[in-house]
Amino acid sequence: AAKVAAVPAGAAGEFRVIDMRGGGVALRGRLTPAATWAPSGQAVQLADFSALHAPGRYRLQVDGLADSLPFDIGERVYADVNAGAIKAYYYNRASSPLLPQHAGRWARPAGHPDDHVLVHASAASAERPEGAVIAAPKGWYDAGDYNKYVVNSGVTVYTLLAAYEHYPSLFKDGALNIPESGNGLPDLLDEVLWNLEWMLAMQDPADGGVYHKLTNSGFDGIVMPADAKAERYVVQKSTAAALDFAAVMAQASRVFAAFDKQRPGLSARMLAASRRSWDWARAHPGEVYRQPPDIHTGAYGDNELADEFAWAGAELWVTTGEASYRPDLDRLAIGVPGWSDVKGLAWVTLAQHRDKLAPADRSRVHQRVAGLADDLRAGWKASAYGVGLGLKDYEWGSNAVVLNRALMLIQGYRLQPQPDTLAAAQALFDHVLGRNPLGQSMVTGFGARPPMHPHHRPSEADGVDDPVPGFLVGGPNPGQQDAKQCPAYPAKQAALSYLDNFCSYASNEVAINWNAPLVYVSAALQALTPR
Ligand code: G3I
Ligand code: 9MR
Ligand code: CA
Repeated sequence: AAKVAAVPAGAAGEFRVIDMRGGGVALRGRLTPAATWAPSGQAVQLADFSALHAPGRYRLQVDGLADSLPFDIGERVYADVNAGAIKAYYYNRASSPLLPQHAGRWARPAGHPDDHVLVHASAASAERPEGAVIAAPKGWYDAGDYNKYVVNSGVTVYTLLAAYEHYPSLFKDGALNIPESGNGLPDLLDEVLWNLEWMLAMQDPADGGVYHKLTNSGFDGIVMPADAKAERYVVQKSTAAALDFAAVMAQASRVFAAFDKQRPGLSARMLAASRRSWDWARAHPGEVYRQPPDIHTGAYGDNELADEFAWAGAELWVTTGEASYRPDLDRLAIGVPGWSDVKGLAWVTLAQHRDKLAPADRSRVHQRVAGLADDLRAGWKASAYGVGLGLKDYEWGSNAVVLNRALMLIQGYRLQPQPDTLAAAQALFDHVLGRNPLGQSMVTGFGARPPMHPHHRPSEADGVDDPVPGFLVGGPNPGQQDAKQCPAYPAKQAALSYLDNFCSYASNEVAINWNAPLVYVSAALQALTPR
């Protein structure tokens, strides 16, 4: 793989990579000329030591600077962070105790049974009036809070199932030490099913519409899940929720079709649920989520729904082959995905299943996916830091923007395997694991200097020093929306706007949608890096 370090400008012209076992110099090279990187405002030089292949543990040395933290070169250096990033979902399960044999120090009693959930006024119907009681257990807590949001589950479940669809041989039954390990289904799929089962319960059987979220009226205090006892509600059926639901149920129906023996009828049930929510969305195309005045939790509001229609249509089209679902590909743009902008996901699916497409559609897919990868690669080539990121990429959850850019580069590489495309993706992955101006890992429990105080209620309330491992924190965010609750940020520059402090929900929260591209990219680099 490409191997690069960033060094503050002003350093001597030469770098050395030191083998920590023998202490000898494994490789020498020249630093690139200094250049300023806009997101941090700092001048840097790069050390490229890609030529070094021998497995081992190393440090980088530059005269006049302290040695770098140690790092490994090896064949499977990302296996642990990949497994850890999946296991993080297990740690965030609602309605389940975490037993010591699976969760170790982070064992805890069950929270949020969600078997007595009230229908909120905004979601009332003839069959289910305000105050009616429904059950919608399981699912994952969204983030550092304990609520469950269908829209954010959409991009999350999609990305995790895409990792399985694209690299199935990496995901085995028994790999993660979760309660379902050994049941004949790959553990990744068991984990995703925990959330899919909750999502299925968020569909109103009467009309096929899907509630936007299952939530308290306000955020919980800093308590363990079992101690959070506020009333829970399902709130407003929204078009975005219905379409995200339709998309992932169509995708899941494809994936689980191969496991009909282990889960009889599940695949067919998912496809039927998908079709119904699609029909509901077609009949209710403009039900934008509007936060009711008595509800104060995350909104995940989005008033641009063309991308959700295209994505759900693409998934249903690929799964069923029925042309009525086909989105208008000529008019569909591509972009880096996020919870509110999912058109990129349609292209990821079409690229994966391009053998099912007509030649004209196939070349459209090629053009869009390769076109985006070309742009992202050009940004990487031009970057002083050797990572293709600009000032505007630093928003709430910037670490996930970084990894979703890598995910899209990887789609380009899979269609057209140019080494530079993979190197550009690798650089983005490096960025969240530590090659960043903060000099720290952005994943709890992984790397020499990981986040210790994420905005994650269980990690804060459990009395265990180390946070729950495997979570990507949101990352630098110059919006600093939590500044009032927090000590001063270290700097105003975008890439330095980060606080490893529980107070910082705008830079140091965890979230299921942010972890998903960590899972995908760590798997893809493992699978695609030539050896
Ligand atoms: O997209 C705009 C961009 O165009 C504009 O230039 C920029 C300037 O501020 O703002 C961008 O929007 C930001 C958006 O995130 C980007 O995704 C908003 O300011 C920012 O407020 C918004 O933050 C969202 C945050 O909730 C607050 O609503 C995050 O996306 C979203 O991930 C986060 O999600 C929360 C849930 O509500 C509750 N659970 C935890 C979860 C993670 O923090
Ligand atoms: O803790 C909340 C976090 O999980 C949410 O993502 C975030 C999104 O708005 O909000 C946090 O709650 C804060 C609230 O918004 C403002 N007052 C302080 C709360 C955290 O202490
Ligand atoms: Ca949208």
